Amino acid sequence: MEWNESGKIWFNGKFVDWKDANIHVLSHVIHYGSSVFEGIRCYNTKKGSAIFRLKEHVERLYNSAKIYRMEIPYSQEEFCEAIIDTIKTNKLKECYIRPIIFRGYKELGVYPLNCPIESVIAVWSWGKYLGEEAVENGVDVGVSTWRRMAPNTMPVMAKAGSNYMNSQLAKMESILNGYDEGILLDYSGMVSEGSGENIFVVKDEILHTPPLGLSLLPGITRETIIKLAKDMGLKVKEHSFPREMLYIADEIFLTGTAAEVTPVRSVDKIKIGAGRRGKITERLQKKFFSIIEGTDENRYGWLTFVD
Ligand code: PPE
Repeated sequence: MEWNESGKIWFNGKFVDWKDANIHVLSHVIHYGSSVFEGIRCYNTKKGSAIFRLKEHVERLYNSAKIYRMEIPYSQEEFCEAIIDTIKTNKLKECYIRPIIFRGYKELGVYPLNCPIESVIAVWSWGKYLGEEAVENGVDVGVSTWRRMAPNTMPVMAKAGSNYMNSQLAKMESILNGYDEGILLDYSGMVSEGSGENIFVVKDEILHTPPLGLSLLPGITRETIIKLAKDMGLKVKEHSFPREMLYIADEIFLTGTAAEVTPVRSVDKIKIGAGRRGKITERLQKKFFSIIEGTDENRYGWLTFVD
């Protein structure tokens, strides 16, 4: 990841210098994790810079805010425009976009509704999330001893900062145990998702992925892959499956804005398939990359061009 420290950050409707985008240490968000955010990518396509699925990401941000009773003082259209302006102002052809909404400085105490809502959009360069080689060679993952939050504890459909304390536990554990990423089970022991990605299993040419009820983030890349797979004539089953299904899979891959489509070559040191990227994973990657490179027609309207 490469910070853009000479760049500008959009802060409550105005551009401020990177070093001046600060908040008070007694802001509500610092003490109680009161934030919702997004991760979006802008690609340097053959036809110019384009944001992938901007509308869907902004809609999810507003949904996350709604769940936490946060009122964002801009319309979704205005927010999309602000994201485009931020990319233009920073003159980046390709970047990762991080909008975040949080409760700011006024008072402390769990009750949050007196604190102001602050809105920020930052952009920077972020290469391959799980390493440059991961996209081709795949990653080694371990099933975490930590579970995703049970459905009646934290709302996982909200992409809230506080949910990532759970992800951090799984990520630290997996890295310290020598893996690249951790896979979490849901409270009942079924496969849920990675610390920052959704998961797909290929078995006998059928794609399997856990359904939304299993404590996972409704990933926009997940939804993209389901659509592309169906268009390619592949069968996709959204259903719950147990941990051991991972061990006997033909192929596994992870999806996310940061991770894009990353193959998994082992789980808990058990080799998956041939221990390298599988054929169906490769086909889906090719299709996905052709869209974000702009070599495929913008058939679904998933690209929003910056200029
Ligand atoms: N699950 C989790 C827990 C998650 O964090 C992400 C995105 C996904 C699934 C995939 O969602 P989507 O990006 O809509 O396909 N994780 C973001 C943040 C990663 C980070 O380290 O920060 C991302 O990929 O941008």
